[in-house]
Amino acid sequence: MDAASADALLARVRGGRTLWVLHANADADCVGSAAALQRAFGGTLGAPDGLSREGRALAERLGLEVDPWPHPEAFDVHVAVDTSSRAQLGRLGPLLAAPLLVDHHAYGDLQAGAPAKAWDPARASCCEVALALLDRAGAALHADVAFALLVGLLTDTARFRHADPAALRAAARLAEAAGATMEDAYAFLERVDEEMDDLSARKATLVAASRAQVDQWGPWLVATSEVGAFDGAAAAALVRAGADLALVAQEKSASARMSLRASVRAKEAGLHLGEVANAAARDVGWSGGGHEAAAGLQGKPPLAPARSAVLRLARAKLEAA
Ligand SMILES: [Mn+2]
Repeated sequence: MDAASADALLARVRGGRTLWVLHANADADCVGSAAALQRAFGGTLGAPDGLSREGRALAERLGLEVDPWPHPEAFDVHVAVDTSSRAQLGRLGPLLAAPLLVDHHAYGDLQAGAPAKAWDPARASCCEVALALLDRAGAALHADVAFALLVGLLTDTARFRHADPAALRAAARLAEAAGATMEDAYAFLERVDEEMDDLSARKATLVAASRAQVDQWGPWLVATSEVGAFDGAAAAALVRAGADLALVAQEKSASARMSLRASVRAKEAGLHLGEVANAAARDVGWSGGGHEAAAGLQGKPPLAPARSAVLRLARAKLEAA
């Protein structure tokens, strides 16, 4: 982070009415950062193109007021948060001449024109940049804001997968300041995930699991099942539940389809489901394809020959691994 530019930004937000602009479909990293900045420096939060579910849940938890129709002319300073490109500013994009930035994205079209910025592309989350800015300003870190920053850091690091030691240190500090456990932060995100899941998709997943036939090929577990809908979600859930390969089919009177999912282990052993789906479909006059760990095929009933072809090809591949 360029210290002089960050200080210039601090001077601007302290000296005028500030509009903190959230990017379209603002996520937890954006909302957490903006919440911390607003608490420390005042101003208004504007989200011209809405919040994501995680972003909204965080805003509700903190009791944030977010203006969906902000009027930029009512403010002296515009700061884009967690946003690197004008397109991400949605409706406000064309109306903001040269917004200041608090961001961590490496590439974008807003950086060059920003009169001042707190910008650190080495940080995996914008929440770390916001925290550094609060530190620089000597601003207090309130418990609810610390929790929001922690949640934003967690989501943008893919729950610590992309966290470097600096991010882990920041997380430790935030957890302490929030008076929260990591369990609290994960539980918050899991609740949002649960609410996101469609009831019928969850039902299809449970039905697929209860009907599944489980086979073992040496070290590999293979689950085969059938549902009336949501075959893709159900196959993915069977892999999460422990299958190395899941085939979930859906058969109607005029058409049938099958979703295939593989575990990371099976993929690393060389199984390519897109290839398998494509070859199996060709064998039985269906069409099919996809990626290494997720693929599908569809065609006219009956289903059984297609399923046998998939199982034969996948088995040959896994047994050769
Ligand atoms: Mn971000």
